Amino acid sequence: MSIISKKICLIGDFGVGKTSLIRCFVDRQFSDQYLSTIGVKISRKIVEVVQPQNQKLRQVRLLIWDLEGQTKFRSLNLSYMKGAAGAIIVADMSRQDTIAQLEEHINLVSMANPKGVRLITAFNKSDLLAPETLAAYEGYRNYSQEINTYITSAKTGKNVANIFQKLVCLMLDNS
Ligand code: G3D
Ligand code: MG
Repeated sequence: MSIISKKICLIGDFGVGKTSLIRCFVDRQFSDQYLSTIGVKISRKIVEVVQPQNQKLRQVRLLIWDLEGQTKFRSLNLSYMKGAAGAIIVADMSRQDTIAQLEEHINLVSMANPKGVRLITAFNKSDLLAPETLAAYEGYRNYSQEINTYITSAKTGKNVANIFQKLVCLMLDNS
């Protein structure tokens, strides 16, 4: 079975949990990480999914890009996102301003990949909300008509594997 590689990016405001989500997903399996001088860390993980079109098992090598720290440079952000087949756009559920920023991140990654990029939004840190508050947040599952949205927690692991799995399925459907 041939393995295909796909670049994906984690995108979102500083502190929303991008690095934590990657750690939670990757650390359970062998991963080798590479930190470049501009502060991009690339983690690798092989994911197995059932291909939606023909129900066949498919292996995908994910190259998961994570930008260290915070950058205000739009050009650096654009070059970081270029060539991504998919992206997970992350917000912190306990910080409304990070949710308001989602659209800008979506526009930027779409601009960097004019031929198309598959997207997932993650409302992270759900463990910080009381159950009744979380229930009131359910509407965010329908954040967008076009984009699959998940409520996640890098702390408890809630939906962490699911966002990566779903993104892989979306990317395969595209190719
Ligand atoms: P970033 O990579 O998006 O900048 P980080 O964010 O992954 O570095 O996370 C920022 C802080 O939020 C970290 O705390 C991290 O532990 C915490 N965090 C990330 N995800 C979650 C989550 O789902 N739930 C909770 N409760 N905390 C989370 P510190 O204290 O190390 O700065
Ligand atoms: Mg980080």
